[in-house]
Amino acid sequence: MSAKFNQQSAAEDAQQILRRAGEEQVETVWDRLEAQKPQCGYCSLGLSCRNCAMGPCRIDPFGEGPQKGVCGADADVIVARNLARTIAAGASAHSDHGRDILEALYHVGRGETESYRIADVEKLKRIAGEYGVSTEGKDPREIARALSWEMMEDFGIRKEVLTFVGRVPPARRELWEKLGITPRGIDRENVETLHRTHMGVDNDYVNILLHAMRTSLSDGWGGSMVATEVSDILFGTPSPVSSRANLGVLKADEVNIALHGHNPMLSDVIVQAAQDPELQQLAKEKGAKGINLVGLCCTGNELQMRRGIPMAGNHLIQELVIMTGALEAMVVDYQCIMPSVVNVAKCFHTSVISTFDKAKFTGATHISFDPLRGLEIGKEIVRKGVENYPNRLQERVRIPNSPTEMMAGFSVESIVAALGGSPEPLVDAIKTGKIRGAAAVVGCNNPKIKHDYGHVTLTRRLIENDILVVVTGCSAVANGKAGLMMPDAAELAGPGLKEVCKALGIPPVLHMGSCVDNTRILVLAAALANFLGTDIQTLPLAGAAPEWYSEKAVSIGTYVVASGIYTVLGLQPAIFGSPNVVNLLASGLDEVVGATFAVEPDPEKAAVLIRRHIEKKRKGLNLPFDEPDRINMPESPSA
Ligand code: NFS
Ligand code: SF4
Repeated sequence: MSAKFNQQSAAEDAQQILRRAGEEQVETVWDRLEAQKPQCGYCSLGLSCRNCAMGPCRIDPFGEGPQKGVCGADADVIVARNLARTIAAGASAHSDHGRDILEALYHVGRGETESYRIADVEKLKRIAGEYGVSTEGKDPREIARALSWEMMEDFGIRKEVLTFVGRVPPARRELWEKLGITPRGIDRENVETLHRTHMGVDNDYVNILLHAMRTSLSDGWGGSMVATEVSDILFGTPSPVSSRANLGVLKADEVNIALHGHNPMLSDVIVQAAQDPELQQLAKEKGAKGINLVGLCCTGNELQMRRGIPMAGNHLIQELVIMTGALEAMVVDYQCIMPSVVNVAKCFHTSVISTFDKAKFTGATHISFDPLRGLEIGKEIVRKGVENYPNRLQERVRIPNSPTEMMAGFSVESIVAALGGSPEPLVDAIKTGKIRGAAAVVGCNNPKIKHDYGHVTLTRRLIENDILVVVTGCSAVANGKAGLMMPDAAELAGPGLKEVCKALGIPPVLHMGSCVDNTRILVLAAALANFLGTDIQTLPLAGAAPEWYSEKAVSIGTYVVASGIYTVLGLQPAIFGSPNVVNLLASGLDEVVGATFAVEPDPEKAAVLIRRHIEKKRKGLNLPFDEPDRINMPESPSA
């Protein structure tokens, strides 16, 4: 196998298809990254601005050229404004997704759709309680209507604090209040970021960044949290389920349909539609044995968490899955869908079907999704896939390896249930030191980092060090494929974590869902802190996004840090043009919100940073600890 494929991806299924891409000269994301090199140095440092027509402007990082934009903005202001806009774009993406799901709940409440129902009445009532919506003597539909109406207020300007902030430990709420970063309306914080970053509004980099944190909190404790909680109400709260992952989940003798994107509203009705006897019969008539649905990216995670639907792959697999030659349809909703999938599909028989009017793709077939007619549209989409089966050239089919078994479905509710109903056993294991602490390894793939290598290497090192790992998004897929998400992977963990996992029958790496489900991690962290009567920042916890690429990931990283959790990024954000901004985020924030960012591309070294941080927090809590400074960096292989 050519060394090139080994450098591009650590995953065997990806390497096999990348070889085909090379042979048949199908362009991939890796080729386009090469073609873009060298990428713009000003933009990489965050030093370019095109916020107005007196520009575009750039600041010379070597101090020789201009140090101010035409308006007079310096490096600090330009970098901070750019970062704030990135965070607002990410927060808006999550929150608009949350709003779409919330509208579906509203339609259910009003009895306007038969495609959805209340799957978790108990959770509906619990959240209605948090919103002060009375449930006495009301049927679920009435509660859903009243609750969704109340939740819509979280998007507006009538509140001074988002309802889910009630879940945050009191000490942190006070801190946010003091800093003036308590999130109010979800849309409001995002719009205010766009306002403040307009030329001539907020010209103080610290002030800009504080509001950027507030904006990210409106995502974490707002838009994303609404998306997660309402999805649980409508589609069910996940519980442990076995599933499979990698490109081997495609079937040579069935109609394969991949569901790609983020919003489970459409994919959920497609799961129902694929079971329709008439469509099953049609598949047989077309010569297929059945209809095989597979997931990609976070829509895939949503389906895997709740229905055990097999996972074809994460972000960098989206082009490769088409190149198996075995995919009849790629159904996309929104976010993280490369426009290039339409071009790759032209080399094969795959039809790309776009579904949301806010996310059209030139060259794709558009079937407009409407939650009021969900199931009917789902059937139309599945029918398109089935009818495409005879166009498949079986001699072109190349489905790599066999799938890996993995478990999913670890919502906070199911983790607490696995612990016997209270976080106490987990807290005890942390207190004695059997488990040193917990880390969330989350986020995307990025072709600048060997595909899946960052996620899997970091996760392995952490569990070897007795650190429990929770995963979401593309990290969950990488680790599932690597075999780390089955109970027998406890053998790969350190002795303490291994013992705890075996006693509970759980894997050492827990799948907590899609990227909006990072809010499950916030809820778990807050529950642990509340249980101990402390603030999140004192706990031995950490976050990491070893292969991040998206604006959403920047918003997530920021709300995690603003919630008090140290976070290590595998790629540099575009801030290094301002030493002041870098210093604030990498150290100054510790005094502000009790947590900081670090950047470390080498996952071996990132694991050491996290272990040191966790021991430091253990020391702070008077728990048995290893001296953080004595935990050493591994030798760099080149040294
Ligand atoms: Ni998260 Fe999910 Fe993956 Fe990154 Fe994209 S799919 S929302 S953004 S790339 S983890
Ligand atoms: Fe240039 Fe200032 Fe306009 Fe940005 S806002 S493009 S720095 S003049």
